[in-house]
Amino acid sequence: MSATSVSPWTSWTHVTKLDPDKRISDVQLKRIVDSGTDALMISGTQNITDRKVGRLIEKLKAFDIPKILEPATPEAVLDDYVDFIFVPMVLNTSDLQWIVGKHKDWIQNYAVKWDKVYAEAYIVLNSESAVAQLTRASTQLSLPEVVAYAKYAEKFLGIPIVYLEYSGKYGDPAVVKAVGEALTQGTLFYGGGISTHETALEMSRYADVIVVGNIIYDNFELYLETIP
Ligand code: 1GP
Repeated sequence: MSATSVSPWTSWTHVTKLDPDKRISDVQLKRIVDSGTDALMISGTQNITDRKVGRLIEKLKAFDIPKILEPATPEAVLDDYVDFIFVPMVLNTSDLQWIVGKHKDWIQNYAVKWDKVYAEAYIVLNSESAVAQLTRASTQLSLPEVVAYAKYAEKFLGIPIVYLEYSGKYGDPAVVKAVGEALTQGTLFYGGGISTHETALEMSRYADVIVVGNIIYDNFELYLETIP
């Protein structure tokens, strides 16, 4: 897959999020790649080291499917053998390091492969998730506030991907629907708590792309049912 093709995620519907901190067998990886999921995202918040990220990327090398690295910190950016680097900016935090600080450090201190890099505007909505706690996100938002953040990402920042992140918890379909209706150009990713065919279907109605993570490790057969 060429990273130069224009915004291929606009035609995706399902992304599989792999956690470098968790074990997955080669047989399972092959089944994931053959399942019809559109891309693999290498991402995690807790205990992520460059070694673990490197080990997972190495395992994925053999598979012909779009691969995205979503780095948690600049140290864990290993850009060989991935097609895209999706860099989160957390909009609903007052801790600037998650909006500009780590990004500035990365650009300043590393050789960034710009042709692979795209920004994601994260709106973090599950207060109990590791990502919410790490980034000290203000998750208690009204629906108009969430919609305003999404429009801000699209209209002010021109960010191509808005990511509603409920990591570990099934979110509110009404919020996803409202954000989906508010965006005119950005692609809406939804992630969090998708663990059945029904929940996958419901969120797919409102988001352009659903992202499925934990259920891969909790119940692999149910994971397979989330694929359209
Ligand atoms: C996590 O949005 C993803 O970053 C997916 O969430 O692990 O709850 O499926 P789950």
